[in-house]
Amino acid sequence: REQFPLHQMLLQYFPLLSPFSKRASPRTPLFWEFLSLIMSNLIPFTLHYESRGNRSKENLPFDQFELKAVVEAPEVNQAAPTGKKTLRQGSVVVTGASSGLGLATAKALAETGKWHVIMACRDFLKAERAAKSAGMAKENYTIMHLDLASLDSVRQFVDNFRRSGRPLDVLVCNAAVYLPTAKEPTFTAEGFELSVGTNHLGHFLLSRLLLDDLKQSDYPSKRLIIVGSITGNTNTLAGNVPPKANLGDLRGLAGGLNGLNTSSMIDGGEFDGAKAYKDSKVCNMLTMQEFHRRYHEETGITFASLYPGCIATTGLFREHIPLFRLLFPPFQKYITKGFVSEEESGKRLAQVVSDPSLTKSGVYWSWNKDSASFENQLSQEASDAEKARKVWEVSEKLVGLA
Ligand code: LMG
Ligand code: NDP
Ligand code: PMR
Repeated sequence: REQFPLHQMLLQYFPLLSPFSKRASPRTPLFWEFLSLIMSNLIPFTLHYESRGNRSKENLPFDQFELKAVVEAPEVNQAAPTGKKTLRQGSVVVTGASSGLGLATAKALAETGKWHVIMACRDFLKAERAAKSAGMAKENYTIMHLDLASLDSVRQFVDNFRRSGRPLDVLVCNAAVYLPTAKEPTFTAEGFELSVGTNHLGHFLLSRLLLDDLKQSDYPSKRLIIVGSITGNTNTLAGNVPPKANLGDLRGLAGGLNGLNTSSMIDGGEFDGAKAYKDSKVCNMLTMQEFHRRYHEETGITFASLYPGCIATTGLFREHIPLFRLLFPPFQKYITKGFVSEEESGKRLAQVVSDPSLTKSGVYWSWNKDSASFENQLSQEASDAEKARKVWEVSEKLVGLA
């Protein structure tokens, strides 16, 4: 597994392609999506050589977009703009704003002049340098220390934030770690496996504590946003690249993910860093929906999640092998065409923070090829209300809220 064996990868998908397969019907939506991915890369390539005299793109009989439309057909579902004018600058907390998506979002929001961004980061100096080199004006941001891998740090951050006297209008849970090459688990200060501990449990405590502050805000549109991902959703091709997300019966989570008397994985299985990350993203998307069910009506807060696109150049892949870091961006750009720049992804998340048309709660936003937002479908597991409630209740115990 650690060597990324090619034969293992191919075996995974050959059954899908074989007409004699008993394992998977060749007519599943995934089969068509996989086929369309291959065809969309082969057809333009072939046509290019068959029609050298006529290079006009319009003459191609079909392209990837048409093929994709057959399998995806996303439902565009946008709420009507509220048209409310904001009187004061909004105040938004963004976790992990020292690089990648978080930094690009902070920059996009600060540039409008309508937002003051509280950059909640574990490395103060790195965040300061990042904000400066992004050209953010001093009056539009504040850096505050937050290490999500320590629940004490989360509580301290909340205290410090309250002491600053700023209102909380929007909270963005963005920070994450991805440890695909780790052979053994590592742990947070409280002894939770690091990826789920940081990406899910740290944010779970943070957002539960800050819910009161959001409630108190008088801002016209208050929002709590938790960044999700396509790779946690097994209703997509990307979500079927092994290892797949699966929370099982939550026995590992219930035991505290400590790797001692219990597994370090939510489902109780062997440690796998890539799976732990995808599991943590499922928890993020379930938590957003559980928040929506419990608090939207009562508080009017908008709860949302999103897949910002594949930002293949960020620090998220810092632990991956160099060959992966080299091939991943061109693979996403030219083969899957799911690539987005950090700047574009930042604009997308900034939309979810402040666009008056994205006020619908309980939604998982995605963007199509023309960068238009649409309400996307989550996988069965990532939209399982019963599982969401269990994740909520178990997490509550682990972070000391119940
Ligand atoms: C998991 O394996 C481990 O199981 C897990 O434990 C953990 O370690 C995790 O990431 C960490 O990895 C991942 C494994 C699963 O993927 C790999 O082994 C790494 C592959 C590297 C992926 C990036 C490059 C992909 C190369 C394909 C195309 C080459 C192009 C190079 C790019 C340059 C472009 C100019 O992966 C899988 O299981 C996937 C199985 C699918 C295999 C089938 C491959 C199909 C590729 C789809 C593209 C179709 C287009 C083909 C047409 C091309 C024509 C030009
Ligand atoms: P980056 O690694 O660039 O950014 C992650 C941020 O999280 C960094 O600022 C990092 O801080 C911070 N962070 C990590 N651990 C902690 C911690 N313990 N306490 C506080 N902050 C921490 O990755 P991305 O920008 O790509 O990821 C941002 C979000 O986007 C994640 O939620 C990820 O799951 C999601 N996402 C990313 C995709 C992609 O293709 N890149 C696709 C789909 C979703 P530091 O700078 O100090 O390391
Ligand atoms: Mg994936 C078909 C579209 C597609 C998309 C949108 C992504 C997004 N990926 C796609 C397809 C494939 N990927 C295919 C066909 C393969 C096999 C070659 C593949 C492989 C792959 C690997 C090994 N992809 C990956 C990895 C990672 O290590 C990344 C990961 O899983 O991180 C958890 C990853 C990703 N692919 C994506 C996205 C968005 C990621 C990473 C980021 C994330 O989910 O946060």
